[in-house]
Amino acid sequence: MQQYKLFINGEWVDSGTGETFDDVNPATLETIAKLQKASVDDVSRAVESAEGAFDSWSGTPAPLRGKILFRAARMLEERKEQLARLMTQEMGKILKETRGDVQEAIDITYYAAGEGRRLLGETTPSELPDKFCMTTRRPIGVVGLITPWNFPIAIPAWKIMPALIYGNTIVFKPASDTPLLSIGLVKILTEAGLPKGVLNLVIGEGSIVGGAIVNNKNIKAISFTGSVETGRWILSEAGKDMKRVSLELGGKNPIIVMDDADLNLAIDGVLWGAFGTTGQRCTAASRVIVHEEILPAFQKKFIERTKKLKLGNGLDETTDMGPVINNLQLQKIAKYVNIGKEEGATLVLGGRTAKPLPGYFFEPTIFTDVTSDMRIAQEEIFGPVLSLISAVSLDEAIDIANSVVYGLSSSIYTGNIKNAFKAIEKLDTGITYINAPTIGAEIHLPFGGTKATGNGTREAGTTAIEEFTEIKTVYFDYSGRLQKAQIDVE
Ligand code: UN1
Repeated sequence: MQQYKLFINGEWVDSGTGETFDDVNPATLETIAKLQKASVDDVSRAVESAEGAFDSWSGTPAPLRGKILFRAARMLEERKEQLARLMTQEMGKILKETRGDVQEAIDITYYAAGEGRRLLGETTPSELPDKFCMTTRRPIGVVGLITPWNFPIAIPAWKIMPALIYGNTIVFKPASDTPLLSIGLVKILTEAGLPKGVLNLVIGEGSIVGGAIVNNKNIKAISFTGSVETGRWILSEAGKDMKRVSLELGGKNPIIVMDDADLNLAIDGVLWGAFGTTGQRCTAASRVIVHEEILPAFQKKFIERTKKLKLGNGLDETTDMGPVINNLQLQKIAKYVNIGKEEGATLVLGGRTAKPLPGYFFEPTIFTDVTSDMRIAQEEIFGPVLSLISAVSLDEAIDIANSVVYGLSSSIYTGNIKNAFKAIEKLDTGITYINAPTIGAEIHLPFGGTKATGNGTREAGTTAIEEFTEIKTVYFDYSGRLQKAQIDVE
């Protein structure tokens, strides 16, 4: 059995305690690797190493940092298939999707590499003569990155690549369910020429390793994707040290299907949005709000299509839906199905675990007669469970869509431009799709949400610079005399 280590100060090392844990394939329940479990001391060593590397890395011209990222992007491309297959074995989603996950990492790596020759500041006139005003961007310092298992390489890359191009050094903790892709990514960056200490990898329990990262005073910023509960804890802890925090938390993403929608297009979209990645995306569609006029037709066709989905091993190209990540998630999904039944919703499809293989499979599940106050319509389930909700008008559909604590992604299917623009204006989410499902964000646009989905930040694309830089405002007075702003101005 292959054993993997932590990566600190440019070396693969055992953890301080020597403890290990198993990495299990959720489809077959085979153990695929053993990993070292980091301790609080390992995190301290990783932070010291990142601090040691900071001066040199932040002093390296950004275009040269970009060169390393360009090399890494090309290596990711070369290893795309191999990484995708490993990802399917480690987290279960089907090959088509794991290839997409690696592609998302490739895209952000190229994008961030190019940013090395932008990194734009602003210039603006001064109110005084012979004085020049501008802003420049500086790195924050050592940043702590904590990532989830559902996008095992895309989300780490969304955080690592911008953090690197802007000159920060990193302590990175991936989810314990999917460490192998993070190891693959760290290896690529190292081979591409990333100097030692710039990127440190600590793998282990969230409460211990994640906690030690959040509480380390020398870490200046935290970027976290995961649960609301953990996000709230991070925000309050990090607040004590004035750390910058960016959070990408849950979603309860709605798709509105209007009576003027292309029904077949909507059905394709809802199927992909709800059951792609076995429903385990922050952006997954878990509520479909259908105009009452077309609800019967939608429901009938949608159930027929869902019945055809094939569960199995994601490595088999004919599989539509893989397992869920672990037993805990499986139990959580089953619990929510019971809650839905007790609340009076009608279970029209699925609702049970399945055994195409020994792993953690759950049938694609559809509830109807769901009202928006039910827990299954309010709480994030993170599995293949979809609630169908009826609405009499667009206004009512929007009210239902906005009635949850989350605000990540939303979507509307309509043939009417007025409806589309009203939805863009009124849906209280960070992302809105028109005639496309709630999933499928592209890396060069801001990603994130409103309300309990985060703390107002957006990652990736044009907004990553806000996550990983400090602004320096510069006033350059070349008049050779004392000029007083606000006072020497007539
Ligand atoms: C997530 O679910 O945490 O838009 C990220 C999407 C993907 C990213 C999802 N590109 O669904």
